[in-house]
Formats: sequence, C-alpha cells, structure tokens
Amino acid sequence: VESSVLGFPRIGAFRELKKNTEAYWAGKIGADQLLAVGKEIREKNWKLQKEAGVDIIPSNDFSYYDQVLDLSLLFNVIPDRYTKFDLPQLDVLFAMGRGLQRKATESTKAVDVTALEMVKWFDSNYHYVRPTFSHSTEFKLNGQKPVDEYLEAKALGIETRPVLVGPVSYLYLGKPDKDSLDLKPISLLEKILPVYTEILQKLAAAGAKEVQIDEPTLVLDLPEEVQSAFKTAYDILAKAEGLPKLVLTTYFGDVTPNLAAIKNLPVSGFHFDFVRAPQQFDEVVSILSGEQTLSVGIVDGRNIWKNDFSKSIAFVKKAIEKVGAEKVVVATSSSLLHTPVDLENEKKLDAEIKNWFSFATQKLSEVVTIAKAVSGADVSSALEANAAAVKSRKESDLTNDAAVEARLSKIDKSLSTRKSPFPERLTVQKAKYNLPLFPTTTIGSFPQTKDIRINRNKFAKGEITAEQYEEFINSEIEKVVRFQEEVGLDVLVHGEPERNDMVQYFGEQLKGYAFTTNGWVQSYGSRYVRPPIIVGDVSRPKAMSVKESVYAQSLTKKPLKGMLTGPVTCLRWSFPRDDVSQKVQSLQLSLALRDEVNDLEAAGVTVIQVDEPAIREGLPLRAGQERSDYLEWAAESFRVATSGVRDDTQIHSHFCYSDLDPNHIKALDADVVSIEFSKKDDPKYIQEFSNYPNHIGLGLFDIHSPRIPSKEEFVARIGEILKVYPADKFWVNPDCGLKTRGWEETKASLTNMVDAAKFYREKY
Ligand code: THG
Ligand code: ZN
Repeated sequence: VESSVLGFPRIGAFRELKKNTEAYWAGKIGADQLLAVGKEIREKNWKLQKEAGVDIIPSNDFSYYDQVLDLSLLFNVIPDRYTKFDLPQLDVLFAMGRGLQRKATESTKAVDVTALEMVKWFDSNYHYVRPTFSHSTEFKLNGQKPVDEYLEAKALGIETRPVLVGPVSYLYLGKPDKDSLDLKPISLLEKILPVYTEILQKLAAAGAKEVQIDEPTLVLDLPEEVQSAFKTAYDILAKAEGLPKLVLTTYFGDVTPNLAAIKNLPVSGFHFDFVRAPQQFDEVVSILSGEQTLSVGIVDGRNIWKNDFSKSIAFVKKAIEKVGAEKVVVATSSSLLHTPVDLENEKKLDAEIKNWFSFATQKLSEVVTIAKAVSGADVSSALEANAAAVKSRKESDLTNDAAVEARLSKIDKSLSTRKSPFPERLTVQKAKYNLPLFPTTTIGSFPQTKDIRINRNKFAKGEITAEQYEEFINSEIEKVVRFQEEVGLDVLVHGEPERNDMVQYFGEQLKGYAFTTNGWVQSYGSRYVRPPIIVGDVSRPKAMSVKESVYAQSLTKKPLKGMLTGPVTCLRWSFPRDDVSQKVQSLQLSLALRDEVNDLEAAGVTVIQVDEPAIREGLPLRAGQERSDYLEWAAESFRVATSGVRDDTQIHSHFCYSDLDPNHIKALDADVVSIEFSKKDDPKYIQEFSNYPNHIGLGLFDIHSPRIPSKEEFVARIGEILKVYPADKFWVNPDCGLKTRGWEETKASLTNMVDAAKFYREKY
C-alpha cells in the first residue's frame, strides 16, 4: 500500500520564503535571489519526503504567493489593469496579490493598481486570491509553472505527482470582475477546458503519469449547474489525447451530498478526507468502479495532534477489505500547508506535551508508518510509542480543570443578554460619547515597526527589563494616540504595539494553552501566523489587556476602544482540541473574555471592541443542523463575553476576509460593527447591509496594499454607499487593522479618509 502527501508547507523551516519575498518587495534583493530561494525550498521539501519514504510526492504545491493566483496567471486570467505596465511576470503576480503603487523612474512607467480580493480558503485560516473573470477573459497558457516544477524534481531524481486545482473549483471559487457583474464564472467551463487539456498534455509529455486534481468545492452545497459541470468537464478531459491519469481530490468535508456529481466520472481515482468526514466512507466507496483507486485521507492536514495509529490502521484495513490493497493509498487528509513545518525546531515545549504533537515533517512518517503497517511490515516499536503518547495525553492533568467545567455548566440566558435592547443603549451612548455624524475610527492595530519587533524580541530574550519594555510600549502607545488626535479621528485605539498576533497574544496569557516558538503557518502571501494550541480547559488567571488600554485612555479626552479578540476567533485561530467539542472550547473562552470585558469597563475603558473576524470561517461548509447549531453557539459565545456591561458601554466588533451574512452578525447584538468592504464591488452587498439594525462601518480601504487612496476616492466610495445606506448609522473606517502597513502610507490614507468624512459632515 502506497503512501501519499497532498502538499507540503512552502514557507521554509525558518520562514525563508517570507524573508526573501519581503526583501524583494523592498528592493533589497533581486528576482534571481528570490527565485533561487524558492528552488531551494522545493528541493528540500522533495528530499525530505523522499527520505521519509513517501511514495507519492506532490509538485506544483509550491507558490510565491498563492496557488490559486498561480493558476490565474497560468491561464491568463489577468484583468487588463495589471497588464498595461509591462511588468515582469513575477511582479504581475505580486501586483494581483497585494496591489502595487510605484513612481515612474527613468526606465519604468508609474504603476498604480489595487489588489484582487482575498478570501478564506474554505474553513481554514489560509486565504486565496479570488480569480476575477470578465466577458473579455481569454484563457491561454501563460508559461508552464507546473511542468517546470515537475521537471525540476525529476532532475533531482524525484518522481512527483503535480497538483492542480480542478476546473470546476477554480471557476466556482472565482467571481465576475466589476465590468462584468452579470457573468457566472461557471459558464466559462467549456472555454477553460482547452487550457486545462493543454497543461495536462504538457505534464504527461514531460513524464507525469498522474495528476492530483483538487476539487474541494465538492464539500460545499453546490447549485445545480455546478454539480453538472463535473460530468461535462471530466468527460471532455477524458476524451482528450495524451493526458495523464487524474486523481480527483476532495478535502475538508463530506462529499456525499454531491455524490451524484462524481459518480461515473472518468478519473483514475478519488481522494477523500476521512479525518473530517469518516462517516462518508460507505457511500463514497460505493461509487468506485473496479479500476479506480481510493486515496484514504487519514493523517490530519489541519491540526497538530499526533495520529492515533491503532484507529487509523483499522480504518485503512476496512478500505482494503472493500477495494483491495492494490487500490488503496494512505494519505494526508488535505495539503499539509495548514500545519507548521517541523516539531523538532520547538526547543521550549514541555516534553510531555510535545510528545502529543505532530507537525508536517512528522506527519510524513505517519503516512509512511500506517502504509507499512497495513502492508504487513513490522512497525511494532512505532506503534507502541504512538499508543503510549495517545494514552499520556488522555490521562494528563493538563487536560481537565473542574472549576472551568463547573462555571461552564452555569451559563444561561441572563449571561448572554445585554441589559436593554439596542435602541435604548443607543440613546444613553449618544449622550455619553457625543460623536459627530460619520464617526471615524480604525480597527485597532497600527504599524508593527521594526523597532517594535526588536524590542519585543529583546524583552523575550531577557535583554531588557520589564520596566524598560513597559516604558517602550507606553511611548509607542502615546505616539499612536497623539497621531490619531492630530488626524482628527473620533474614536481612538492604543495601536497594540504589545501584541504579536491578536490570538497568540491572548493565548499566551490563558491557562489551558501551549504555544510554539517556530510553529508558523502561512495565512496569505508573505504573512504567517503562529497559532497557539488549546491543550486543556481554558481560563484567565489575570487581566490581559487592561493596563495598556487604561494608560492609552489616560492620554486623551476622546473615547478610546479597549481591544479584545472574541471567543470564536480565539478558537478558530488556535489549533483546537480534538477531544472536546468546539462549542465547549468557545464557551470556555467566552467566560475568560467576559471577565476581561468587565475589568476594562470597571477601569473606565467603556468602548470595547471584541473582534470576531473568524466567525464566518467557523461556519460549517454546508447548510443544515450543524450550521444552525454553530450559528447559535458562536453568537452565544460572543454575547456571553460582551453582555456583562452597562447600557452606556459601547460594544464594537469587526469582521473580515469573507462573504458575511448580515443576519449572522445581527445575532451578536454588538452596538457597532466594522466590516471589510473595500473590495466588494457589487452594489448588491451595500444593499444587503443597509438593513443592518445597529451601527456599522463598511471598510473604505484595503489594508493589505501599500497603496494610498486619495480623498476624492474616499468621497466617491462613501457617496456610492450613501446612495442606499442610512447616513446616521454609518461609521468611517478602514477594512481592517493596520499592523502590516508602514507609517507613511498609514498617515496619508487615514488623513484622506478623515477629510472625506468631514466633507460629508458638512454636506449633511
Ligand atoms: N491573526 C491570526 N490569523 C489571522 C489574522 C491575524 N487570520 C486572518 C488574518 N488576520 C490574516 N492576516 C494576517 C495579517 C498579518 C499577519 C498575519 C496574518 C502578520 N504576521 C506576522 C508576519 O508574518 O510578519 C507575524 C506576526 C507575529 O509576529 O506573530 O503580520 O491577525 N492568527
Ligand atoms: Zn480585520
């Protein structure tokens, strides 16, 4: 029985890709050097997998930014606005991913172009760049990245299986460009198949026997025309000459509701995610023809817990019984992109806890060991060690806290309801804060400068004292407060210089969490996160954010928001436990945060923002009972965290990176919400949000891009919104926090934004 990996992290064991990509953007290194680093990472990854004994090793899982964006480039799905500057291919990729604004030089034209929209990859914390189609899109092959990378591995003596996102998913995950809003991407299917055929033929000609063709949209509720697109697409591909075998790959959920769509597809095999959806086993196996292979996704690509070998082996044996050993492949459930690279680089983890984990590198041995075990090889010592680790975790005191469990059992309606309904709260809040029409604010973080990172590192290493560090943080807070007063913002923030990441920062202060020193996972482009790990029942030993917020408020007469990360987001951006439900973990977090919210209020910080950008990410991918349960406990968690306050305490929240449903947000009952909006070109979104009952700020500029919008641009965008949107509910703010931006562009953008708000204040 063969072992298979669907994709390996491409960031490098020590974030080499990030460092070099950002150096390239800053003009510090040339493209050659960046490309060389990419090549080195690919080589290391392939050799690592080869040495671990993996039989089916992926290629084209590497990307300099995002694998979906790579495909857009490969198929020439490049809106005209990116092609008119004669940029090199690599810069077109980055311009589409993050926007580009550059003054003219002697040899180059001025460039000014916004980025494409970036959205969550299913229910993960990875974000892809959304393909954007228009009536004038003409598919044609633009280079041959998958072939080049296949040949690169081959030259190293390593046979690989190239990975491509399949045609139906690629189209369905895209959207129409603003000049073609009536276009349904799936209608382009027959136009795109020739380029898929062409690249697949080239792969076969280069020697690839099989291609992993990812169709993860099969785990979604699909409209009829998308379901039927699978048959159309794969029938056409099957008729083409000279194609490699195709393994249709699904992950992150249950495909059975779309089973009819893939039954009888002319592919050589299927991959299913049995970590997430073991219950689909009987049904999916029933559609296999005698020839088709079954890739059994059994090693979790989304979490860091050690595999339970005895369970997995039993599962794979069941598969062998059904379809025969020669048809079964043991695989990771999804790409390992969502896990950190190597547990061996964690030097500070408690040895007992460390023994419960498995990162991408360790997972390679896991698939290999399981494949060997079911093939009858003697792996008894590996099995014994694994059983001991599984037992140690189950029985550890670190896992269970009776006090937390007791408090959880007492949550009731009174704990999750504000004292009065919104209209009454609004009256007292208006009197208390006396804000102008179109109040301006930011989402919370300000630029995380080099200086901030250096000081944080020094403090972590003990090179400066706690007092020195506090003094530094206070001076940063003061700078941010003064800046906001100067620009004329109305509701201020402290800027979060003390925080590395909005989840990691709280995770590190909560009991029940473990954290890594090098456990980076790509979030988008060059931005990575280091998710903390929930290992046991969660509680808050002491206040986590009060000191900084109180200090910041003491510097100004304007209201200042205390900033917290909501329970659902803390859960979703951590590696969760797999032995307790998400609901329980979320409610435990909500109690810890409730204490923090109440402490902030008692300390005089009475505008409090509890961000829930991941609320949509947690939404089960399909409609149904599980989804309605989720919506209920997610909203309940937020309300438990925020309902302990007085009516005149103003609760804010913030959401980004997803297509939100205003109804879901309504259930949180926050007084003010801000949502990412600048890339939502379709006027229907403005309409959708215009009925939102409480106050709302629709994000006015993209914070992922260094580009500075002019005052006129802000005025135009607000004007568009005000055509359908009630003026007295409307806040003015950016899309999201500013931590990834530099100060220069932050100052310029916010100044223009505030000027635009003033313009409308005069007008109304
Ligand atoms: N934190 C976490 N997940 C997230 C976000 C976050 N997911 C969605 C969204 N925000 C993704 N955005 C970002 C934005 C910035 C960074 C990461 C994800 C970022 N990372 C630093 C970097 O790569 O340089 C490292 C931060 C650190 O030092 O810890 O800036 O905000 N969990
Ligand atoms: Zn955000």
